[in-house]
Amino acid sequence: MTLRFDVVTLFPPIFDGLTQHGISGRAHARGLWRLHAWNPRDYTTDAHRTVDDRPYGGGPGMVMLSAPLTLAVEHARAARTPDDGAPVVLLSPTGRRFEQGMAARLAQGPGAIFVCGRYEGVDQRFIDACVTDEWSLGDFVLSGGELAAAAMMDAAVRLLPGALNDELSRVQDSFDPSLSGLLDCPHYTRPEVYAGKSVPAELLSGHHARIARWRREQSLRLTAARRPDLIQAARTAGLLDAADETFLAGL
Ligand code: 4GY
Repeated sequence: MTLRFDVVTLFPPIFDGLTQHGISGRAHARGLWRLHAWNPRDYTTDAHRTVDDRPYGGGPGMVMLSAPLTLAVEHARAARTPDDGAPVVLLSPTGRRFEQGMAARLAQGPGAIFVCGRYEGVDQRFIDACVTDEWSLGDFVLSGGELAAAAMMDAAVRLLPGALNDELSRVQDSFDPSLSGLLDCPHYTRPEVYAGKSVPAELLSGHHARIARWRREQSLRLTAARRPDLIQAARTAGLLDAADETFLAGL
């Protein structure tokens, strides 16, 4: 089953980067996923193809009209496998914070219909009638939902079997930083000395266990310093062993 994304957007070309470049572009060329854009402007009926209007109650900016958004979602829904259960997801800072587990579930399911708002927002009656989920990329305000939707699709698509060239980098779960619950360790490549700084000796040692322990400790050190909340979460999830706890106690 091919993962399918439908995106309701006033600016379909924003998604060309995702389908044409990098890991997501190659996965798209391999037929692992599909993206269809639906422009609400194509579902207007007036001569000016109006997609927005002034907010009731006053205030700055414009609000996206319900009708063109509803028609765009209905056309997207009709183009999909009937009753495939795909959520209709509005991208908004008021939504549920997107995280890796949601990307993994997205990659394993039928996909989604993403609705990208612009201007000050979208009419609440469209949200109440058509939207099943609201997701947020983070606590900041974008000028539209497109870049949030693109980031979420990228996070899902790179998890599809066959999307990464080096599948071995994902084979051993314990070495996948996204599954360890910790921040990734630092990485180094050639030359061995750059700007007077050498690659850490552990990585040059050739001792597999020593390299793995160094990387683990770097991840623990960085996570404890920058994201202590993730240390506690990893502990609760049973992802830290006795050696990890001993190392953390010595920091
Ligand atoms: N942050 N996470 C975000 C956003 C902007 C609706 C028009 C975010 O997901 N989306 O900032 N979206 C939209 C919000 C009105 C601007």
